[in-house]
Amino acid sequence: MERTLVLLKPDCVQRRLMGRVIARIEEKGLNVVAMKMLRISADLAKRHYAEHVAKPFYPALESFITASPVVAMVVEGLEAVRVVRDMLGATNGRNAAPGTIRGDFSSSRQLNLVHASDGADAAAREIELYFAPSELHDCPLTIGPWLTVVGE
Ligand code: FUP
Repeated sequence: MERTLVLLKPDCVQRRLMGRVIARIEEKGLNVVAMKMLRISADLAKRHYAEHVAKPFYPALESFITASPVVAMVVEGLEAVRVVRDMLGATNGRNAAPGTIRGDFSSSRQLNLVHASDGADAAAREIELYFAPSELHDCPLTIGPWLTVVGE
């Protein structure tokens, strides 16, 4: 089992698409094991996007991500990091394939609705930025053992 950080960005909340995105994650067979709504501070934005802070587009990105509340979630499942990234599609909504979340709902590079960790190390770092260990819940499903049989 793997865990990944998912953020429903300000545009997702403002456009009232939270439920549809969460439904897609659940329908795929992934578990939400932590969830909260929060307003990202400038400091948290800089820590979250540490690799982008020096880039020309960063000021606009910080201003967008801190402008209004987001929903942070920890999503769990087999190969959850890659599976959720595949569900999001390319960064720029105009390049994201139809059928992906960004491909279906976004026509923008910055307003691309959802963030998800891009690797195992990023997931561990980002989960720690948003959640205390006590806020992560074990929600084992009764079908769990059938999903982890050899070959899954
Ligand atoms: P992603 O991993 O798909 O979320 O995308 P990146 O880590 O490359 O970029 C982080 C965020 O910065 C993206 F959600 C969109 C934004 N961005 C811009 O606004 N302009 C750019 O030129 C590149 C990225």
